[in-house]
Amino acid sequence: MARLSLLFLSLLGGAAAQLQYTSTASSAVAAARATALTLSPTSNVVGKTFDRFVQIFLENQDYSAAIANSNLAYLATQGISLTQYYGVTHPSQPNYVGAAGATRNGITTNDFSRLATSVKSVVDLLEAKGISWGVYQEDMPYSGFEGNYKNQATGADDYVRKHNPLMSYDSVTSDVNRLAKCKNFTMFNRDLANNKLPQWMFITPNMTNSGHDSSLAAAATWSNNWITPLLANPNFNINRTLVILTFDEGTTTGTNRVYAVLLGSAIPTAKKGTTNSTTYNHYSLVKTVEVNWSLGNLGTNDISANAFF
Ligand SMILES: *[C@@H]1O[C@H](CO)[C@@H](O)[C@H](O)[C@H]1NC(C)=O
Ligand SMILES: *[C@@H]1O[C@H](CO)[C@@H](O)[C@H](O)[C@H]1NC(C)=O
Ligand SMILES: *[C@@H]1O[C@H](CO)[C@@H](O)[C@H](O)[C@H]1NC(C)=O
Ligand SMILES: *[C@H]1O[C@@H](CO)[C@H](O)[C@@H](O)[C@@H]1NC(C)=O
Ligand SMILES: CC(=O)N[C@H]1CO[C@H](CO)[C@@H](O)[C@@H]1O
Repeated sequence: MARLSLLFLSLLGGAAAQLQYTSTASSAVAAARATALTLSPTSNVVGKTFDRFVQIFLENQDYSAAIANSNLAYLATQGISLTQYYGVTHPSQPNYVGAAGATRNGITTNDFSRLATSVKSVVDLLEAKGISWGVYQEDMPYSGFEGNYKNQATGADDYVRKHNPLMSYDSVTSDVNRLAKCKNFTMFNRDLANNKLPQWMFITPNMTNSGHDSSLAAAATWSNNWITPLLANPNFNINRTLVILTFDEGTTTGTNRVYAVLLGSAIPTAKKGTTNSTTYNHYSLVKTVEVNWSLGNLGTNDISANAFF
């Protein structure tokens, strides 16, 4: 009996942990901001082709429109342009979930979704090899927040859970040490300044800067203004850093072919400004890190996906 109620209590505790940080009431946000765990572990596991991997996702543009934009065309000259890169589905959320698990895991909508604790993601593979990781989401109110957050002054959608690749995984949200690595841009700037950025990063700008609620021009301007100084910053673009800037999906009328450019110090000078027409998609993100660090696989679409190198 005692054992049964203990079990019941620990199950309840698990379920609560997975939703503990969803309230958007200002008092709850202030309390969690003051107490939520934030972690910035680092590591230096040497990979085959790169030692740091940074993924940056923008929102909802076809390849043809994006490559015609002067800021995105400029960034393409600074790296390798992947001219046959595809989103995996519509709408947004399963593209992000797929970037972390190499499968949509049955998610077909932007609705609040939860995947069973047994569902693995790339984080399980990275941790098994001691490779540090972190997710940086602009305007998330504090590390580990699990809900959606509006701009407190204007009421506009700002940070959204559907654009966070890991929040749907209970294997992340049930673990406070993992939640503590899902951070905002305040923490990105702090980790950058302290030279505490991890080896694997996933970065989502807010609903304005991603282009979701603004325009391609706004997202492209943000991208160039944000990424170009980072490429000149030794705390970011350390030896053999690989950055991919891409879009979660194209417009629903297109083929889901999206802009994707590889940047950073991992790109040999001779390859800058070149194109590569191998077929890739978001499952290639997981495959590429698996190949680079000999991580094994998740047994999902990572098996058949092409790696970037
Ligand atoms: C970002 O997260 C940190 C850590 O939880 C928190 O202290 C800070 O207030 C947050 N920044 C913003 C702008 O919400
Ligand atoms: C997104 O961030 C920018 C600053 O980078 C800010 O100007 C803008 O208001 C933010 N968007 C929302 C919806 O709060
Ligand atoms: C940078 O990477 C190259 C191999 O790509 C290696 O030879 C060199 O030692 C590295 N330098 C540092 C400072 O890690
Ligand atoms: C893209 O092209 C294929 C086929 O030639 C190569 O095998 C890859 O190494 C190459 N990848 C990059 C990033 O250029
Ligand atoms: C070829 C190569 O550099 N392989 C390395 C990839 O990453 C693992 C860590 O998981 C190293 O042990 C390998 O040496």
